[in-house]
Amino acid sequence: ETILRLFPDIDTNNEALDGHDEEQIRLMDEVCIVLDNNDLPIGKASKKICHLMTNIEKGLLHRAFSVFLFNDKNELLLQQRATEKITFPDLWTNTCCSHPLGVPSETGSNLPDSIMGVKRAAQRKLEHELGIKPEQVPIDDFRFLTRIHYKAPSNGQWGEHEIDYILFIKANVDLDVNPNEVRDTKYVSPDQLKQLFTDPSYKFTPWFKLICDSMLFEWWKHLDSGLEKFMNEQEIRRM
Ligand code: DMA
Ligand code: MN
Repeated sequence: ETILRLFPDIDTNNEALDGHDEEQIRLMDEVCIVLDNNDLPIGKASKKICHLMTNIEKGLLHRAFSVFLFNDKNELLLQQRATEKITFPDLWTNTCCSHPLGVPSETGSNLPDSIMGVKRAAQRKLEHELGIKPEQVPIDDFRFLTRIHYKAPSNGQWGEHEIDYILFIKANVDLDVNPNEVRDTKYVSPDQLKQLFTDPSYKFTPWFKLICDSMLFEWWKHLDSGLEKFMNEQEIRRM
């Protein structure tokens, strides 16, 4: 209701979902946290409303997170998104991405409360997408780096406009992949990832490319020592 006051001509386009996977359509009813430009929650709206380009073009912005999970060899776990995904299907990306839900345990209006909310959401989605048990990714092992504000069109009427919390975690995990979410997975070293960028058969998500082109390799170098100086950045990086 707040959202309709703030965005009175919001688009709830129902045909947009026609022909898509039933489970992914159901997930479009999840409730995302709508933000002002400074990451303050100003309301809630469905995942569907938040990802329609018509609404994004009116300024609708929501909260998200991106997990980068590394094993004990410091290899990064990548995933290829399932063909069933409504946004950015089949693209390769970081370990796990999603949205904290508009519920008290995952919201938090400001740093650092909002960081606790996204860590809980990250633990929930690592299990949902990749079958990783929460015990293997304890909340306190996630390290918050920074927030990235970006906008990117997907296909047709869909896209992203988010403030994305970047989380690192080092953990050896057992995978039990959910095929409705994830088509493939792969661990890579920094050199192997750079090699994949030159391979035309690998296509990547826009947010993953932005993070790789800016800070990822520098952060990765400091995974075992000196990451602290990159952590808990207060400023939002606008990309
Ligand atoms: C959304 O990811 C979050 C980012 C950072 C793009 P997603 O489309 O994978 O979300 P979900 O898994 O909830 O569909
Ligand atoms: Mn999103």
